[in-house]
Amino acid sequence: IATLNNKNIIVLGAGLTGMSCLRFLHTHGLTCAVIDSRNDILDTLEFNNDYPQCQLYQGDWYFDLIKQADVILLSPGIDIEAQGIAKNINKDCQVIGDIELFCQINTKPVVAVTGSNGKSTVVSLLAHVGKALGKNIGLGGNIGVPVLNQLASDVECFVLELSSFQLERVSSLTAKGACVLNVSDDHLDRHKTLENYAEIKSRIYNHCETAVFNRQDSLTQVPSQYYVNKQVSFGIDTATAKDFGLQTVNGEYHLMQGEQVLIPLAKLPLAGLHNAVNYLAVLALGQSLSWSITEMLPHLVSFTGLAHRCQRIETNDGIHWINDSKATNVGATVAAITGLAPTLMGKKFILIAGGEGKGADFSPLKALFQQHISTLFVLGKDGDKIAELSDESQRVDSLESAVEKAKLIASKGDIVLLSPACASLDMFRNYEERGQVFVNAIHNNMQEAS
Ligand code: UMA
Ligand code: ADP
Repeated sequence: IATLNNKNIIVLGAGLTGMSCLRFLHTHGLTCAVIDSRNDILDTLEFNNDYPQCQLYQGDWYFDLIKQADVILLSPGIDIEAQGIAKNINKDCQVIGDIELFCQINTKPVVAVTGSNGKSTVVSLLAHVGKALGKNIGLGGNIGVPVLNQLASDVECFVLELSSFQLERVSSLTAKGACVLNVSDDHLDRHKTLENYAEIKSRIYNHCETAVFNRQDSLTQVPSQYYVNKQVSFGIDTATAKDFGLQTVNGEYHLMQGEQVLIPLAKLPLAGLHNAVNYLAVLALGQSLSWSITEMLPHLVSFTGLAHRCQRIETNDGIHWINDSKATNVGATVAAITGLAPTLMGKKFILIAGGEGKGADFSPLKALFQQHISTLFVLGKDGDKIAELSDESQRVDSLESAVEKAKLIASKGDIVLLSPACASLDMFRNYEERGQVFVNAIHNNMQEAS
């Protein structure tokens, strides 16, 4: 690999990405130094044993070493400006991410998906459909499996979930199908403005064969300076020509391609109009790989969704407890409230929200709170900012306490939704832990009551 041969390589970050880069380099007989600013991320003895040619530095950024690097393999979670790294990088040094390295090596077709919300759902569903069609699919990226770990496997095509942090360091992507699902406030603590964040996401389209965009979200459009072969749009409105849409036929919503009726929405297991958007994007992306629409349709039905995304918790109290812990930004919570509100039928809608707000503007929630939310429990670092938007808010200091209080006021048919509109890191290890704490609290509460 020309980029790496005879170069002084530094891997920044010893998390999932850093370790995948290290293993990749090791397999190709290349050496590197790995730096992580946190203490004791890795066991030094074990590292030296497994990678005797490489060096591990922990607990600091070791700027003197960074200054000497020819190539930096950067983990997406590291903000090189905020960490003071940028000004210590040699001007001839290449700073790339694992995705860029993957793109430089990979020869198989790639479909790439980004967006503020729905990425994991769309890539998982697309991979599910592909597998059901008998294809060997390599699913990776921000979904939690570093792409370099997937390279060795015998895949026919890659389905990649890409974050803005990853796209910031990509220039060699040439996707068969590329999609920005939607753009709403997220990660503005790092990207500063929505325009900048949208611009970074749009880089996914550059040199792609088919750009798949959301015609109802102008921030997902393809910048005119990018070379793109073909464009296909989706949206939950009437579609023309070969675009994908949603339309009422015989009193029922149906997925459509142009004037062709595809499948009734009611037949599909993922609820809410935001998931209709996801289904349409999947069909457009599958088509960019030349998969047949009619062959894909039956496999949409057999995908039951991912945990922590508007997931119902089984209980015997008749209350609809819903875990949407993956709602780590305002857009996801807007989608959850909007999607669930039509099912209320005059019942109470209790929301639990709050956490690390990442500098987001919470105001899009205000009207929805007023219209739909009967009680709002807030917690975490930015809980108070959310509480200000509702007259019905109460501060709690733990999820357990929120569940206990919600249980006292909820009755059969009511909804209690955890959809934080915030990241979890101020109180939990990750969104999965937050969702699990919520589910455990519900079950513990159930046991105490019986
Ligand atoms: N580190 C420091 N100092 C810092 C920040 C990080 O030393 O200031 C070190 C940490 O100690 C850690 C390493 O860097 O050892 C972590 O690197 P990382 O945060 O880039 O995380 P990885 O484990 O490499 O996981 C990353 C993605 N994480 C982020 O972008 C924050 C994972 O997405 C992704 O699944 C994985 O690569 C594989 O591609 C997670 C995520 O939260 C799910 N993504 C964000 C999101 O979805 O909103 C963008
Ligand atoms: P991502 O990988 O982009 O974070 P997920 O599929 O994990 O997306 O879903 C994250 C959150 O966004 C969940 O709360 C989910 O209910 C919500 N969501 C899923 N699809 C959409 C969509 N198309 N628009 C808005 N919100 C969505």
